[in-house]
Amino acid sequence: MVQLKKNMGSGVGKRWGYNHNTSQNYAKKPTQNTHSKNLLNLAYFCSLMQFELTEEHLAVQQAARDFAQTELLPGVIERDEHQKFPAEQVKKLGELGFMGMMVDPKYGGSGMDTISYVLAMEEISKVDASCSVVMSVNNSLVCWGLETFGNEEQKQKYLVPLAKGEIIGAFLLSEPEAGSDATSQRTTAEDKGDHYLLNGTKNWITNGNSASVYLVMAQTDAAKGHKGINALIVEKNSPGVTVGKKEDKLGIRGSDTHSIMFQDVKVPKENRIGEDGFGFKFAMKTLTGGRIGIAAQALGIASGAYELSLKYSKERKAFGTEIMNHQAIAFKLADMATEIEAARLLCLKAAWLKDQHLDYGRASSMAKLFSSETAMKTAVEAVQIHGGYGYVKEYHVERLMRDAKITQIYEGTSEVQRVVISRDVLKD
Ligand code: COS
Repeated sequence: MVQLKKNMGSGVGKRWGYNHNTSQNYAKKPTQNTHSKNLLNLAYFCSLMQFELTEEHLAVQQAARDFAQTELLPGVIERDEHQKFPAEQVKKLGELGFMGMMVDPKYGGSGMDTISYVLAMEEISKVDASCSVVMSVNNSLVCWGLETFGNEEQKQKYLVPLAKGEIIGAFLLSEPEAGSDATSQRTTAEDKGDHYLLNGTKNWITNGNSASVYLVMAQTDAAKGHKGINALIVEKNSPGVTVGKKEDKLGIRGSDTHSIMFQDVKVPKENRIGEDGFGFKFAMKTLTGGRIGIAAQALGIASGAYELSLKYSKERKAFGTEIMNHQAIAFKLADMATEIEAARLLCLKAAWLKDQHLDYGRASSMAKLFSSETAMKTAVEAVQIHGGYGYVKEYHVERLMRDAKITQIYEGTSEVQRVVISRDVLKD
């Protein structure tokens, strides 16, 4: 198994993608907010548009594909059935560098770009979305949040082991009464001078029990509304932290989803991320990147379901011929392939914008919205193509269909993505 490292390959490889590494060779990088620079921006983007992946990207994609086939596929059905957390597999992902893919190597990460992350997420999710959500939360919510907004001490203490995959993290925003309406935080972080006193309950927390480090959003000053929310690093083994029951879920059953209760938990002031009151912006900015990860997860579920359907259609015979020869099936495959390609382009565009340090809010929501809708639609059609076999566990597509549903819900429902997109397009 190949271990990830920066510059795994060089030059441009086969297939499509964006060769962002060569961007400096073409045109001056655009400035975002100057209207009069539009032509320059256009020239810049035209010069960059290349539908090829670099050799480095291809190597990452292949490494993730190999891992998924050799380490995840065996046992995936059993883990789903028994709701078994993929602990061994996550440990190996960490050793290979997949748990802190975009983190600077000086903090224990692999130093890769977001495009590599999307490619890896797609491959892992084709086979095991329960495992890929662990990877996604650790990479794009926890590690990215800490690397971007944490201070040096926080990075040394928490980011390094998280990026190396020695420990895993969780992101605690949702509450029993604050899911989409994320500003309505009821969890409180009372300012006690040198520490905060944390009280409240968080719900539906991915990695809830397996994480050692929690990033917790809590209200310090209710009078200030969302500007009174803080983001705190909380160690799971702190006195007063209780892990609630594991949720019995429709899909991603191998992942570890819990409610977490805090009762008079003392959190040192030095564990606050950013300035006082930065917590809500921290959560929003972090989720904006996280949504690219979930979009890529949805893309993987869709492409996994499609690949299985294509294979099955070439093998299964009905009415004297392989079912792929029936237009009813062939047209389904055509629609699946088209929508998956569109989802992939949206995911890569969002990743590319992020790598270029351009505004990627609209793109990340579009990628998440379209990819998750595509995942659901594709997985339902995959079950239909498989007929009776699709309805039993052995053929994998029923699991992919159950797994697909959550991608329309977590890290912002499809409705929330439409809120974000519509607010942005209305500014045009
Ligand atoms: N980046 C930076 N800042 C952001 C932001 C973003 N992506 N989105 C919002 N903000 C800021 C706003 O600029 C505003 O700050 P100011 O008052 O200083 O201008 C503040 O956050 C509040 O934003 P807004 O008024 O838009 O909040 P709303 O209550 O209208 O909520 C939505 C906006 C619905 C988009 C937000 O609450 C959301 O994303 N909800 C879903 C949360 C989610 O994904 N939950 C799943 C949890 S993880 S499984």
